[in-house]
Amino acid sequence: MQSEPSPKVGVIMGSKSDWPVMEHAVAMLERLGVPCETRVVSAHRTPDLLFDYAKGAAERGLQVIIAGAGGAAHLPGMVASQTALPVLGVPVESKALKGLDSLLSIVQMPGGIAVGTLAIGKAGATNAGLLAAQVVGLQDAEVRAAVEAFRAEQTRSVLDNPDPRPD
Ligand code: RP5
Repeated sequence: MQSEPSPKVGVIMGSKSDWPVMEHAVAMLERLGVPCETRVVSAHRTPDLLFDYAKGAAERGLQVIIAGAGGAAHLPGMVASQTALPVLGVPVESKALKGLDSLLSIVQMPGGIAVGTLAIGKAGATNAGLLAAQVVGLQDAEVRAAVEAFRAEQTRSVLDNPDPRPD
């Protein structure tokens, strides 16, 4: 029996309620053949787990961490404070402020601790998966080829369907 490849990207989120957004990051990683792991890690509800996860991530072989959170979205920044791995932050749409709160919480990092912040919601999660694959692809030719094929297919599909009216 073949064993599962070890995860190269960690996809974490502050709550189970973030999954409908964050699953788009996982879908992109799976499409591009990047092994990933998923886990709920809350900056506020499980701070000790956050520290353990971030501190151990590089040693476990992760190359990138994608962290999604909504509202007072401190997860990406706090993870970034505990690891030198690249951290991509996905602002999850909040009920009260539609994710503007999440975006500002994630993007306004102090100089010296970096979080690569993506767009609010599904597009941000999708692009976090894509960007993480691009980082992994720097050292993995198969993943790089998968990213290039995805981009070429996307371009072809737009060019093949120039009529904006519905079918
Ligand atoms: C954040 O609070 C989570 O990332 C989530 O987006 C938001 C609401 O969490 P729940 O109350 O739905 O668990 O920590």
